[in-house]
Amino acid sequence: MVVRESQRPGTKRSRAMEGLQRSRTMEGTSPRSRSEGPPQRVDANIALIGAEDVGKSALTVRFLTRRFIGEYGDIESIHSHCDMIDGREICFNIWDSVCPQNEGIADHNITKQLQWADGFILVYSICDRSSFSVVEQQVRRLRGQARTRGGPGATPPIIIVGNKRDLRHRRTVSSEEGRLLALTADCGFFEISAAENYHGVLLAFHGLLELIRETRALKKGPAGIKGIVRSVSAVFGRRRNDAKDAQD
Ligand SMILES: Nc1nc2c(ncn2[C@@H]2O[C@H](COP(=O)(O)OP(=O)(O)OP(=O)(O)O)[C@@H](O)[C@H]2O)c(=O)[nH]1
Ligand SMILES: [Mg+2]
Repeated sequence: MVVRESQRPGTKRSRAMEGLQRSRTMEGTSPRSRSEGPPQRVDANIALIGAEDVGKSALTVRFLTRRFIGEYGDIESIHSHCDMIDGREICFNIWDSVCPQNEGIADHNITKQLQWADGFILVYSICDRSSFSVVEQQVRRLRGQARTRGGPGATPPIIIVGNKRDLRHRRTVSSEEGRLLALTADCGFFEISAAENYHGVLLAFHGLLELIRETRALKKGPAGIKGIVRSVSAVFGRRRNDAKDAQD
């Protein structure tokens, strides 16, 4: 069971308990944008995963409310939040997960998250080395499962976040290690503090949104070209037939 929360600018926050659903609309774009044209609404499903107590909920709440409230409990939830970015309505659906108790559950969760998410934020705490190892495993798990399901390049974009930067005097994971992991695993990387400021959190979410949009554009690419070729052939085919009819 996952708590689902919706928040739109200018509306009251509603809260409902329901089972986990695939809330992504076709190709991440709502029916309104397909039928009515601009302004388009874009949906981005983002899953936050990582070890216990690394700040997944703190990052989510900071992004949604700009606030750091300190204690968050351990409820798994999906929050929806819409914003206008570059003249487009962007709806973030954020799955704030809890750390799985064992390997079997971890595998099962990743399968569900891969079905749902357009992108992942993998969080560790810079003062907790074991949480960094969890992120290393999660990258491997995500890449492995995605490859089995959809071939190479099938993993949604991933951003690795080293959180709790304000506690750098207690650091056990260097920035270089974080950056190197991201580089070798082809992920984005941010080292931030949910406690200290909003800006870094915003950059991480928006960085992932950019990657999601690039991935969608790439997926659309060949189909788009095929579509153009098809319509060009239709037009030229029709012209040839018209010319033939005229001669007959
Ligand atoms: N100093 C500091 N503390 C943080 C930061 N982010 C989160 N915390 C604290 O770390 C603890 C855990 O934060 P949560 O956001 O609940 O972590 P979580 O990953 O959601 O934990 P689970 O849901 O239990 O897996 C809380 O006491 C937070 O106040 C940060 O950037 N700096
Ligand atoms: Mg949490």
